[in-house]
Amino acid sequence: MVQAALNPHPETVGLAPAFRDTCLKAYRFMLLARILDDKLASLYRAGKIHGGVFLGRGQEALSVSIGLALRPGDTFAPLIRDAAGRLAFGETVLEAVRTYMGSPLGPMRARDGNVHRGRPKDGLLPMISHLGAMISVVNGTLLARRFRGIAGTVGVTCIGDGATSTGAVHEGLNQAAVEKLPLVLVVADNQYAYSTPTSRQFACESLADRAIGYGVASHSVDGTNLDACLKTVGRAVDQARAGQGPQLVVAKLLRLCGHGEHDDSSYIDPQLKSSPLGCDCLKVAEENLTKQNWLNAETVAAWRNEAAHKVEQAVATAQREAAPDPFKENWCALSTRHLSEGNE
Ligand SMILES: Cc1ncc(C[n+]2csc(CCOP(=O)(O)OP(=O)(O)O)c2C)c(N)n1
Ligand SMILES: [Mg+2]
Repeated sequence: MVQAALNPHPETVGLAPAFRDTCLKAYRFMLLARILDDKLASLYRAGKIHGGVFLGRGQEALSVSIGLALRPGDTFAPLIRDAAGRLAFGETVLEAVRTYMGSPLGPMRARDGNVHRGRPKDGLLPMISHLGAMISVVNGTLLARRFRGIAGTVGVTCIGDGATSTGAVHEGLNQAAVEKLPLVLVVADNQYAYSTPTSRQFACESLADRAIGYGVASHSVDGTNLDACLKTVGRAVDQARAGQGPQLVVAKLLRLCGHGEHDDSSYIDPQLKSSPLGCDCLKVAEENLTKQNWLNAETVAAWRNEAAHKVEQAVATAQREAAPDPFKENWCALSTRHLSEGNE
């Protein structure tokens, strides 16, 4: 693991200052996402969170690259491992914590928990399911924009290796290809779908090979390497924005946690954990950035403290907020136009 971290990706050599700033910004969001995830796991174990807790440990580099590639006016439909991407796209720590802790002041007004949260009026779609259901929803937003004459925006959603076996993914990607929609579909091939390994999931060499069958462009990337993720996802988003149709990004990495916090992940092959795929992207990023003198231990410590403080503050705030009153509530989360689009 350390070995891979000491050998920076060739693309990290000789980067321009603007890219350095992007890398540091990305690292900071990754750190915040990791600290938020760790806190949610600890609250879950303490019985303070009802329902599931799902973490993105090991997937922050890929996820943050999506959030940073997007602009206001774009659509992002994150999945359960996208805390980093959500933060980079503008979701606050307090919104995440309020949703997990059931505060009526959260974006879903305590009607929906954990990962099923969003702000559609700002392009952040609340997740329906982890298994490809969001592709057709993103397609819908892109088609709606086309009908309204709005150009230059893109929509991104994510899926896992397991989701690629579903009909929803086939239908969604095929529709996007036929309609030439500016969709970027990011596949986090993290080697398992719950406990099912990829050898029981697909028989092609790489999921990127499927792109040709759909008539879409494809990009492969090492999901443990931040600068590679930033560049690859950034390129895919740029191409979709430039009118080159749907883009498929396939990142290889390893899920460094259970499916959810209820799962001890004891089935994960130890050989995979010690392989390059098992590198922790946060550590790799920290080591690479430090090696290039873009980051030092004091800054890491300061950013870590700041992130921990932000997360603790959000938890303290949400814990003080009253639970919803079942006698006064109308139980709509986002099912009215007013709530979902912010229109009167
Ligand atoms: C239709 C449907 N079947 C089953 C599930 C339960 N389920 C949720 S996530 C998941 C596995 C997803 O694996 P993968 O796509 O590889 O994503 P990862 O969890 O690895 O990020 C399953 C079986 C579901 N949400 N919806
Ligand atoms: Mg998976």
